[in-house]
Amino acid sequence: MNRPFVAVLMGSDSDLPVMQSTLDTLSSLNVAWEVKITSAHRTPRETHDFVVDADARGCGVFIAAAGLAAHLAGTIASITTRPVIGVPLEAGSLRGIDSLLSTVQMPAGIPVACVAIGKAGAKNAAYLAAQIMAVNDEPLRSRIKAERATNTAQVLAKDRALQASLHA
Ligand code: RP5
Repeated sequence: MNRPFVAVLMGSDSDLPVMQSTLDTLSSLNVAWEVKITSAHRTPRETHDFVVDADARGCGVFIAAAGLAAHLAGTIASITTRPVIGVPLEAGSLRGIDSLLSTVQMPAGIPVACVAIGKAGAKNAAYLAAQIMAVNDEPLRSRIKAERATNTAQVLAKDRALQASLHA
């Protein structure tokens, strides 16, 4: 059996600059990943075939990022019963509100876990995927906890620096 992995799909190469942080965050947690540019409307057959194949090869979680009328996550969720996390991206005049609604408003029965628009969502998609993968992976759970402890220490250090500068 292959090592379980997270599949990160995005509708266009124009999504990659934001989604790079998803890949970087998964790598920092030592979570295996694959990435693919594929579109629900431009390459529907390839999207379908990739999802079926990735599911069979041990994909544990799908992350789908798209802008505008963002139906990629919903399309993937219709093909697989693996968890699907949708990242709505800002790609047009509605500044991501269009993709947020397209991603989050799934009809009952085919869920998509939708994160925030853009940069924060791209990072959180990776953390959420890792947390799902960690359900059966204690070492990964420990790495996620360690990462949170680092974040906590960084915030505390920033506050200490601020207080010191105010009272200097
Ligand atoms: C969506 O349309 C993509 O996910 C992208 O966010 C947006 C624009 O795509 P390009 O026209 O830049 O290829 O399908």
